[in-house]
Amino acid sequence: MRVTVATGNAGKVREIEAALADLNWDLQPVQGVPMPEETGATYAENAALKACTVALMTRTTALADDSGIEVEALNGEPGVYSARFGGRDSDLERNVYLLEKLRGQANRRARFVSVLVLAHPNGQVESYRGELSGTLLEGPRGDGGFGYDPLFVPDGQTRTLAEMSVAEKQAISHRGKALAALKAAKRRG
Ligand code: ITT
Repeated sequence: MRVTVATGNAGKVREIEAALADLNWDLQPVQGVPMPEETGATYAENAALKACTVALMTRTTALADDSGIEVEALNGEPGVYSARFGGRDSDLERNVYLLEKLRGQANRRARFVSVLVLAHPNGQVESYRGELSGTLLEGPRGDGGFGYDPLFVPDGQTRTLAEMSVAEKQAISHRGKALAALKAAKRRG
């Protein structure tokens, strides 16, 4: 099956391609389709918006991920706004901004959420979700992964997500869990 990967985030592409390699899908990058504005209030709405737009424009099945980090001490912020937290333009600037917001804060609990939507050209839509809880450090560690990975130590681990290989992150992460649920559903037929 030909599937357009409806994301402009290279980190997500790496993880999606690695997880789905054994499904033997023909994964294509999204090209020439402007991604819609993420106007939804939830990950599920935004993922559906991205996947359905790309499915319509390309007439292929499209896979989108909407995700974010929810910080307990910030009442769940930035959540669906994680990619534009504080109006900052880069992962590095957003990490610095998050660390500033949490300076002196003892509660470092946070969780990642990922919702994947697979949208078919006939209008059928499938949705899969995964979560990962952990704590935020007071400074970055590691240079793998993307986004908030250098600040985040998953529960039961000592390394940040940025200190893990793609496979190690995938085995425990929010996106890894959502991708595993998608694969299990496909294997069931
Ligand atoms: P697309 O919409 O094109 O897929 P995006 O990066 O804008 O790319 P989102 O709107 O879903 O995607 O924003 C998700 C943000 O949440 C992402 O930019 C990171 O800042 C953060 N994030 C999500 N998953 C993450 C992960 O596994 N590790 C670190 N940060 C993550």
